[in-house]
Amino acid sequence: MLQCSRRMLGALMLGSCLAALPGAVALAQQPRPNILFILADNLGYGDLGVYGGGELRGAPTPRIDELAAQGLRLTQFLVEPGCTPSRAAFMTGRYSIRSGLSLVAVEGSTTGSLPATEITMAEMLRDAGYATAMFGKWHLGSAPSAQPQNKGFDEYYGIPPGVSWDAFLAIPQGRQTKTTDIPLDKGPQIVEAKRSEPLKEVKPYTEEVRREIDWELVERGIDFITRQKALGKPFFLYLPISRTHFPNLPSKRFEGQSRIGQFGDSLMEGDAIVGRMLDALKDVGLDDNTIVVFASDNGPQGSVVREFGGGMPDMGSPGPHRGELGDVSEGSIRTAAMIRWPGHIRPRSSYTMFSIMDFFPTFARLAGGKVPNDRPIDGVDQTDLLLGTSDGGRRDTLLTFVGPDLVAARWKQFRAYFADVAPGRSGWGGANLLAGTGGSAAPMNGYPKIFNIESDPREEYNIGAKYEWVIGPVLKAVEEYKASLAKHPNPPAANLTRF
Ligand SMILES: [Ca+2]
Repeated sequence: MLQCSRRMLGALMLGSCLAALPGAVALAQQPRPNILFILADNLGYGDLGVYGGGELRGAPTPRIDELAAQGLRLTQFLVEPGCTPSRAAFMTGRYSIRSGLSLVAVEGSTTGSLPATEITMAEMLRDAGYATAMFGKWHLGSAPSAQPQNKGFDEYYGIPPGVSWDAFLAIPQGRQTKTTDIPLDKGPQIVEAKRSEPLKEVKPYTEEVRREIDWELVERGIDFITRQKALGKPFFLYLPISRTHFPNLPSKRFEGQSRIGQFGDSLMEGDAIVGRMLDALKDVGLDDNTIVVFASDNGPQGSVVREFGGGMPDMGSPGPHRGELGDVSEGSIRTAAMIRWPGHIRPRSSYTMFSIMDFFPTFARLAGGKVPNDRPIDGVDQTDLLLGTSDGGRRDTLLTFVGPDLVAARWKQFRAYFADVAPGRSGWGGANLLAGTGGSAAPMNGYPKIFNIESDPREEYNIGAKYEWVIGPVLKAVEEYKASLAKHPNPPAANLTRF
């Protein structure tokens, strides 16, 4: 590569340089890949069979396990600690705080919408000639300029763009508590829109719809890929499905299928939904040149939704780690992810750090799209990892924000905390203090806490005093981020607690 760099005298030479790499040769000979991205919701690192859950937890996941065996399974896939932050980071290739979305969006609050100035992955891929569709949950704000059909998607169908899967609960809860009585047609509505059109309401989003919604999304996805196949156009299909977001109400067909109540039923249903989509991809004849990603947006939702499970916890497992949606512990930000591309990605697992932001530059490279050069991009191009030309990966740091605060950072296997997000460290399960979105944070006593995730995955032993040399590289990552703010300041941060 060094020799190559010296010869990079112009675009032509750069082209011949890249062509010298085996992966680039393979890329040049192939039509551009389709991209099918299935994003699970609140699925923990320990929930799938291939990650040590599945059958072991009373809810087998054979179809997703099979997908993992056919592709690259990431064991350090890193996200942001909540639906909105992770999805903002995914769509923009940037930390969510750069778009003001570093808290889970709450309708009727000031948590905000994706700014019109942000460039989404869908816009990048559409500009590169891709057909784009999103069926499911957006959760990046309800402002018209932030809606999917105005941010790069040719087609959108799903729950309202500013809310999450539990939004239907407001009507029965309002009636139960005799506080509000909202008629169904004034509550959340299933919506759809084609590119640049105003949203059209389809039907009320009710409990019955919630149980079946993923099958609707998949059927629309199948229709979309079938049409693109006929047109011969590459596509980006983004399917942010509901499983396993609370309340995990399964369809009637999956009720009671698992041994752990509705969470397991929902997990098994999610597995079948993924299987249905993969079968369709094969039937249409597109599975060879389609990159399929299955990933989760954040760790399990934990203690705050335990009681929704009808006698069993309605929550997933962070595997060996501690943490849940909303806090910044490893279990909140490390989730499951796998990437399949037959003939290009050699089936294996990789311990390389890979952020959800890395998909933006990686897909741009594979699809011939442009990464914006007028703003900081926090994602890194991981094409070489995917194609097997390097197993080292290109990431060894990750920052984690909550609201306006930089709360923690990863550097290699170490995690540093700049605030104490679970005072008393009573931990996940059996806790006296709520964790996750119900948690609290206390200021530090002047020094960050440092944990070694590999030797101490539950983050119980602060080794900051013994490993103080770790603080240097951690702070270097922080300084680099801070330096980027001088030219590109963040918009006002999402905020629900400071007035
Ligand atoms: Ca989520």
